[in-house]
Amino acid sequence: MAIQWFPGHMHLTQQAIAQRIKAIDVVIELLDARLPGSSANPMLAKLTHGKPTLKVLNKQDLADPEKTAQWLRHYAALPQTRAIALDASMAAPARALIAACHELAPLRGGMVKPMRVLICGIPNVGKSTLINTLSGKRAAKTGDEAGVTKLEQRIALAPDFYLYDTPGVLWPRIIVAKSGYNLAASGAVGRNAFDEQEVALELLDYLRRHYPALLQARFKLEGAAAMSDEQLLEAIGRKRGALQGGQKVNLQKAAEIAIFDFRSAALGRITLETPEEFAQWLAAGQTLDAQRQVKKDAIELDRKIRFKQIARPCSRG
Ligand SMILES: Nc1nc2c(ncn2[C@@H]2O[C@H](COP(=O)(O)OP(=O)(O)OP(=O)(O)O)[C@@H](O)[C@H]2O)c(=O)[nH]1
Ligand SMILES: [Mg+2]
Repeated sequence: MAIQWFPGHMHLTQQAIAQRIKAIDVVIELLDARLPGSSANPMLAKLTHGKPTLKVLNKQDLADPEKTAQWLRHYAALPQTRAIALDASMAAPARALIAACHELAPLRGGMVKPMRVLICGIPNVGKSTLINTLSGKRAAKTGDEAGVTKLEQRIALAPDFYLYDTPGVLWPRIIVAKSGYNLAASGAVGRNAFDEQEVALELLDYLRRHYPALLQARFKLEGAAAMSDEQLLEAIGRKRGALQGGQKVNLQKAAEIAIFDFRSAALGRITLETPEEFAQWLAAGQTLDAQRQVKKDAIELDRKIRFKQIARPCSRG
């Protein structure tokens, strides 16, 4: 089933960003380096359109360095796009971010025209942590759960440099099914909004094709690449002692283990998509969505025609 998570506070945040953006000089869009394409919010792209934007591939310490380099090359080739990779432990590159903001908005600075920077991105991607690194103190609340920040917060880095921390937002309809799964695997989706077994099977499907050696090393499995996703989940449960009622594997527990080991990088540094793969998923998702829309329009038209046919004799009588 497709994953969708758009609780009320995200709707309010969307409206708040639309208001705030008028008085913002630079937007920092935080992406998850393990899923740069899937973590780019198309709704934010619309809201922040026209503002100088810096893309930050965050949590690079968890991602596959080779794929991070691929994504940075991809962004470097796009017009008017700047991107850097970062993780929370790097204080010096965080300072480079401040320099990049000044380059993107050279006319801002000083008490009369303070620099106003909006940090936005999906839930749990590390927005508040980055703000704390930049400000050198725990100014913003953080936590390893989607939806920690609930209200916009302004933090002054200097008397003439403001940062706005925003609650993480997803978008009302995730049309790329694979993105929904990758977002859930990364921890961006509330824990009650997805089925762990379904997400773990999708995750294992990618891992067995792209990172079989890591699966083999972590779970001491032989021939992981040749197993089906279901066999793999079961084997992981068995190896880790997730059993119920005798020798039966507790698949829910096995799914939680697989997701946890991915999130914590216990499996190793992994990236779930390349620019080319994401482009293919996006194109397929858009085609499906267009077909869905055509079907929906046809049903709506049919409903209107029927309604008119029923309404006509009545209005005469
Ligand atoms: N490994 C790693 N973990 C990080 C990094 N940045 C943040 N985290 C962790 O990710 C979790 C979420 O961080 P937050 O800063 O609260 O994320 P947020 O984007 O503000 O989340 P919301 O407010 O829920 O939207 C925390 O457990 C952080 O410690 C990073 O670069 N690397
Ligand atoms: Mg936050």
